Amino acid sequence: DVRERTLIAVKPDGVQRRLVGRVIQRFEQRGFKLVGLKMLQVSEELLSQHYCELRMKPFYPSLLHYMTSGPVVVMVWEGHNVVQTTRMMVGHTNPVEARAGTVRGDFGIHVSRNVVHASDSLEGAKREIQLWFQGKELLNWDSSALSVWSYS
Ligand code: YYY
Ligand code: MG
Repeated sequence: DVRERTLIAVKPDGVQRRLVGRVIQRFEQRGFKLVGLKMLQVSEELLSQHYCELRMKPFYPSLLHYMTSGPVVVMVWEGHNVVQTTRMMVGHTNPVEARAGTVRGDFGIHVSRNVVHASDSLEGAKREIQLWFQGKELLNWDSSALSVWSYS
């Protein structure tokens, strides 16, 4: 499905380390389509919903503290197999195990500062996109490069 969508976020450490542009560039270069983008200081309320499956984990309190420590840049990307492909491009949760060439493999320092979030399944992506974005914040667009001969 070419209309498949996923949620990607540059976490506070990624924003603070000026990595937003390089993260975006990777998904653009791969041919995915950016259909939503915003920067925000996340509330604990939103994060507790976002990470609801992790609430019993020992690292959960520090995860919430870190994710609310500064602004994040959150995006929706669209394309064929975008969920699986972007997960692969983001790399293993723990940077020590992430391959070079992945975002976490190239920029990650520690599992608790791993630069980016990416939805891990179709259902997860749907849930997260609804949580982070209002419908009107997501834009449909097509490339005018394909209709260059009809420029007026
Ligand atoms: O989807 P992904 O981000 O790769 O990992 P999750 O298992 O969903 O965990 C979410 C988030 O929690 C992870 O990106 C960093 C943090 N975390 C941690 O701080 N320490 C761990 N041992 C595991 C995860
Ligand atoms: Mg996850």
